[in-house]
Amino acid sequence: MLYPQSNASRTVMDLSGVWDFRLHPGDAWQTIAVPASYNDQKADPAFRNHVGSVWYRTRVTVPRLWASQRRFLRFDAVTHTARVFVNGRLLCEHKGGFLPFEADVTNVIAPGETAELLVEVDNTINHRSLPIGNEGAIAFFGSDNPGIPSVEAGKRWQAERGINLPNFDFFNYAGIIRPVRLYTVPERHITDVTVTAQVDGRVHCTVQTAGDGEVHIALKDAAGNTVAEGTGADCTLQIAQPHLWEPWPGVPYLYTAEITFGDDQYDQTFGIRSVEVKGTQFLINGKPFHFHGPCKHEDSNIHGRGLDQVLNVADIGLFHWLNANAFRTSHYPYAEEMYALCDREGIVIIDETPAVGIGAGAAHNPYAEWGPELAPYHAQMLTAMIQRDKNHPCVVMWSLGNEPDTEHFPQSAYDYWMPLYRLAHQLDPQNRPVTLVGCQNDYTRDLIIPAMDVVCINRYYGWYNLSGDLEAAKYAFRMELDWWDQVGKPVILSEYGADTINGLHGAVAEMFTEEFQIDYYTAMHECLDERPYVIGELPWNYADFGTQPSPMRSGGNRKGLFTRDRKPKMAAHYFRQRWSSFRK
Ligand code: GCB
Repeated sequence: MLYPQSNASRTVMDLSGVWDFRLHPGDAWQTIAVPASYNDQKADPAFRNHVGSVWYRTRVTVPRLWASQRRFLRFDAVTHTARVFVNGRLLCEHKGGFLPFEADVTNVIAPGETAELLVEVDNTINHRSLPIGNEGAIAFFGSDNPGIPSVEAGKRWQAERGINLPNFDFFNYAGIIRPVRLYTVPERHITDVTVTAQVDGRVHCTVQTAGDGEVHIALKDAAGNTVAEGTGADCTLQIAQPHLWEPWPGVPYLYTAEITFGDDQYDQTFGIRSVEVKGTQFLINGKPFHFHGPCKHEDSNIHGRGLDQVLNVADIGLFHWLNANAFRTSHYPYAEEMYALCDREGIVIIDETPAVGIGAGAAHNPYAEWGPELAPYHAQMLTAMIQRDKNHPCVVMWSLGNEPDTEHFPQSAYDYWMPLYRLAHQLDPQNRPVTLVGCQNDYTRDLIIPAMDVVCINRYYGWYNLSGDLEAAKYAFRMELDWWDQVGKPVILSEYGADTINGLHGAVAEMFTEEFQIDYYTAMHECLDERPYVIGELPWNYADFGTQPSPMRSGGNRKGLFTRDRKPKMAAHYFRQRWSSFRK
């Protein structure tokens, strides 16, 4: 789905602003800002902890000037399920909180008309949604013992109260979290663009259209000069002496394919770069690439998971400050603006589906139980993500999901994930490498993680395992790394970290102190640095972030290198120093 564009042929009306909002059908309307999560916009536990539907309302006028154009209403992300009504009539429905959807409203709202837009947003998560939720669960982390003699009775009681706990470690922020826009296109228009570019300067463009006509493509360099031109909806053009898109600190050079079709025009940015896994190396433009940068969340004070461009620019600025070059969109596809920013800033992205919490720690076989319903939906989310992000040069790998249980029923896990792996390869016009992020488990039993193009492992030796004993942590971690060495694939440590309370210190480093966070990372790096097949380190996490309350969490997850308001902890300075020597 194309990102909306304002140009000589198209117009965009951004519906961001203060909308009407209510938690229950009979309530009085209140104010709420869009886009943002609703949870923290009022100091009210009813907002923070709401489970189920809420209602958003605004009014929208279609300008008469738009009479000759087709008009679409696009939602970039509504967490997690949306039903959109125009003047009381259902327009469209969508399930999947981190990917866009749109509907043609040309014949629904007339030019000059003011219509009421009502959006019912449901944040319910369960074993059929992504991410996964535990409806009626008793406790998040820690004990599943509510102190009620019958655990089953406790669960029933929680279910009746509408308790819905995430099976993942981030707050279930909800609402209209990304922009809502009305946009126009000419009657005959461009519906999709796919660009693939080779480092020798060959650029292949495929353009899909609504209506017949001739497609013209002009490739422009960064200065706006035309460097190649051609005609046809499926054509290959040649750029002489191409500038490559290089990850930071190289130049992330961008070209634009200016596509015209009748009265329509669409400008598709692209970069020329290659991505390839060869032996135990990950090559970008034929050169070994080392991934280093903390995993992120879309998370901030008040906004929750709402798009905040100031924050995004500041965050990527801090990535440069850290000498970082990459991150993983843990644990869902991020706002499209972030990818556009990373294209420009040269920050490499591992793009992850919202498949988090599938059977993590489950003692039963989750795939057999949930697979039949979940797998097609998962495939749909993967498809929508690749379709949305396929043209971004910053995206160099797809992640099918985070930390499923791949240990207890390894064959069943293989059967669930392998078709998704194949699908990703089949769908991606650039055929990027595909991975699945594995959790700390008995890796010797795992069948699916070793089958990925790159082995991504989240490990917490010294924190959740062998807690506080860094010598033991190194022993166990080295033992595991030796095992992966035999597999012969590139390995990325895709999460590792220690909760750290900023300002808590100790001359003797103990868990939770800023000193321990550095000692922990130093110990892990001793193990990584001696192994050339380890091609990446993605500390957990860039910044402290909001979670469900739990005895394991103090004001959220505190593993950030930065505080939630982006102040560096000592470890941020440590990484800045370490990664400065990785600059090439
Ligand atoms: C993990 C998860 C991540 C958690 C992290 C932690 O393995 O992938 O979502 O936040 O551990 O801090 O426990």
